[in-house]
Amino acid sequence: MAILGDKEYFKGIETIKYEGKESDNPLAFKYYNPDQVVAGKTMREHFKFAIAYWHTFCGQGSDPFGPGTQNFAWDQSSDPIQAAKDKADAAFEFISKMGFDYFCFHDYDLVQEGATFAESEKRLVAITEYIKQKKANSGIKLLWGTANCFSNPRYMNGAATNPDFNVVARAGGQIKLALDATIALDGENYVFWGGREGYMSLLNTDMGRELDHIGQFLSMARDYARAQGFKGNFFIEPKPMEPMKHQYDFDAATAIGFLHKYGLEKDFKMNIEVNHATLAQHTFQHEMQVAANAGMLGSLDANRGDYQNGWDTDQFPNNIQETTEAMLVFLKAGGLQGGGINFDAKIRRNSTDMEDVFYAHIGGADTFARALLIADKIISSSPYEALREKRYSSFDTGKGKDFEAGKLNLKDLYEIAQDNGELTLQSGKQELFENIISQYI
Ligand code: XLS
Ligand code: NI
Ligand code: NI
Repeated sequence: MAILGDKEYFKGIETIKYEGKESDNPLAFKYYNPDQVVAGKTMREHFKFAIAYWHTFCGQGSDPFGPGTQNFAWDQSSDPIQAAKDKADAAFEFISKMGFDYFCFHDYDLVQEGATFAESEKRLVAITEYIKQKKANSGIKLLWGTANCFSNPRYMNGAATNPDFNVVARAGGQIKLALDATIALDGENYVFWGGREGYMSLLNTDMGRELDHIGQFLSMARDYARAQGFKGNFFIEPKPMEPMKHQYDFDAATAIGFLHKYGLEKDFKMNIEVNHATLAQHTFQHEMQVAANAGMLGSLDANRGDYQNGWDTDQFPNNIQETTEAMLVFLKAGGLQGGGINFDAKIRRNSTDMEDVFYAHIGGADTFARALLIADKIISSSPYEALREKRYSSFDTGKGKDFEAGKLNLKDLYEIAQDNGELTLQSGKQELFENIISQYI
């Protein structure tokens, strides 16, 4: 195969195919059929599935109690550029074997950060050139790029919100290079996840000043990218906490308010991550709906949390109920604006066989595909939509319609209330709605 380097990393595994739900082949899709049309688009177009470079090709499974358990065949060279090229070969082999079209990266997922800023720049430029070739040969595309401004100790007090201007400037320099790499690779979007943008203690933090700084900073990043001809979307990826006690992009509602305050609402949308939603005490579908209401449902980071754990466990999606409810929001919103579905998920530390990462992505894609099929049926052939509309039917005619049109004032409401007398209760019918979802699953 032309897209492979001289080594084959995932030996014995062929391109994953759709075989349907009767198939017993663990290395086949049961529901994700890329060319199947659902609600007017192919599954491939709906989802734009992407591989997260960091979890799949960098993360070796370490946790706070022990080192990594994965021994990556592409991570053997002591020359950082060679190691980065080997990793890119493995990544492109994997993505093409999965039959996916996209990947996402942080700058220093692509290549190890150098000892100096200048050395890091040199490395990034070199690996970008190499990946450009791999992209051209394979047709695989970049869904989004981003910068890791949270791992290096220099960012321990934040990047764009750091109280030290020189750290802010360093983050700016790094993000310029990450934008350059994203643009060079025809990235369709660019993500900001504010991992250390927040605080550990409000006692030593001037929150208002830090927020002004990051507002300023994001405007500068946008202006720079636009001046370089970048036409894609910028996404904010909300997360309430972890690593910081409190993060400024707490949830979609908070991030959307922030974007409006700093005049960024035309260029930025949301990248909603399942496990971040649950950490904010919301459901995934709630966060998607908040973004959709603002016209900002840009992209999704697919994973799932653990209901018994309070951190970002980043497990692969397998929750049909949750994903079906999310796909209802997705279809009603007309899909994603510019983004796709990035598997920001990792296999467990004790999943150490080469094929485990294939099972993980197959399961994730099948979960979304199956949920999409169910949600489409619920919308097109169950009483779900009609029932929901009926709850609001008093706004479709008469005074209710006048209210929506802004034709009434508070005194009008007072008079209507007087005329109406006591009201009859209108059931919310939650159990019936829940039963419809279960029936179609
Ligand atoms: C961490 C985030 C991160 C972003 C990209 O929790 O999910 O992986 O997606 O920086
Ligand atoms: Ni994420
Ligand atoms: Ni996350």
